[in-house]
Amino acid sequence: PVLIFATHNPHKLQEVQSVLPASIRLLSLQDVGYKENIPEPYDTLEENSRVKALTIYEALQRDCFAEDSGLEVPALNGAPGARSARFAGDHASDAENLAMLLSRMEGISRREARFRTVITLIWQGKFHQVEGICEGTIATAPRGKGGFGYDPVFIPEGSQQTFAEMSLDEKNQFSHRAKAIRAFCDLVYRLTAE
Ligand code: ITT
Ligand code: NA
Repeated sequence: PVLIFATHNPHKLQEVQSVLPASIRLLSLQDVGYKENIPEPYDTLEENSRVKALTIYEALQRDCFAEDSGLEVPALNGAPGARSARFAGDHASDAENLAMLLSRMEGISRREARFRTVITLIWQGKFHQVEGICEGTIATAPRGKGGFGYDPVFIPEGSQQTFAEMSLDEKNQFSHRAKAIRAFCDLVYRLTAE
């Protein structure tokens, strides 16, 4: 199958490509010439993921999927969650969002957190969702240069390293996105076998 991945984030595209088998062909928004912004106006990953896929489906009428990801910190009542990309303001950079997280976590000893990815596939006009979760903790200072977003402060359960200290293959052994993509592959195989 050929699927359009509704994202403007090049890191996500690279991570998804690194997990998907060659039998599932991806087209990026760049490949299909779609340049507009994709709104994500809701408070949940489920709704934002759905509306991102729907936006591309309505524009192009082709099989497509989107993902919405967020970092959920219980000590911050689940923030930044669906606002992870805008934690420090509407056009905040990854560095500004990360600095905001560390400042909100200052003096807080309860540092557990989880990353969650929700993927919405629109296949032959029907909606399907899968998710992936990675439990971990928030470091007190950033470490490492790899990855993107909050990777320099997120330490997944089962490792001592932050995501930013890992290679992409190492991050894929733990990450929310890799787990979601594996569930997504199973879903796509099931649908194409029908
Ligand atoms: P889209 O075009 O797909 O919407 P985006 O960057 O706006 O790309 P989201 O709306 O899903 O993506 O925002 C998620 C934010 O959460 C993202 O900007 C990162 O700061 C953070 N994030 C998501 N996945 C991450 C990961 O694997 N590692 C670190 N931070 C991550
Ligand atoms: Na976004």
